[in-house]
Amino acid sequence: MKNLKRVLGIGVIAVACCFIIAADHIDAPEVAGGNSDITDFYAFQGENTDNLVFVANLQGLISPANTGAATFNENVLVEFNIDTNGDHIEDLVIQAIPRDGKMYFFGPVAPSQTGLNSTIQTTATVGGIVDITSYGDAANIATNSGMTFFAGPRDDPFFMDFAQYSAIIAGDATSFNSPGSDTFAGSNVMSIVVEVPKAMIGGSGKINTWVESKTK
Ligand SMILES: [Ca+2]
Ligand SMILES: [Ca+2]
Repeated sequence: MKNLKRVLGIGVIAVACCFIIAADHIDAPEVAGGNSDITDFYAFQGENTDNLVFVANLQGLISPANTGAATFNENVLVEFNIDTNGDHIEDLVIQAIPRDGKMYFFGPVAPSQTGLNSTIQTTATVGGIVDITSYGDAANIATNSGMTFFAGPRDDPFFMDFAQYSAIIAGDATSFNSPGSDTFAGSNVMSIVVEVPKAMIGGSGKINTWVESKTK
């Protein structure tokens, strides 16, 4: 596990056209395995090309046996940050925090503070609420103001052949196999998804985006 922590702790970032992936399944000791531990962040254009989709996955490597008991932590805020003017400081945030079986979303809205601390923008005029989907149930989807929301367990979409990677690093292999063996196959994550009209985050041009989990 130590190697996996070191290797994936670096994070993997791939950018191809309008699609961004950042992966980090095993985090620093303070948060590893906890319910604020982010595994992946995805941002991509929606099937409706007027929209962007943001996905934050948390709590990696949940076994099927443990998924039913997995929950979002009511003291953990997940914040999608969006920089619209290229200075790498968030101009807009979309915040998600659970309460009593529902995920509450605030924004996109200008944050009242940037950086390491956040204030929940409970007075934001846009956002939404969705019932958190239980493991095995059909997905609850909520919509509001052109936005779409989901929160709940999902099959981890990230693919990594860690055994073959280790073999390559050890000099016992020279390349990955096709197909490889997905180290994360069969494991689940807790997923937060929001689809937003581009018009609500600047409309056109380039954005920088990242996600944070923050404990109260
Ligand atoms: Ca900015
Ligand atoms: Ca922030």
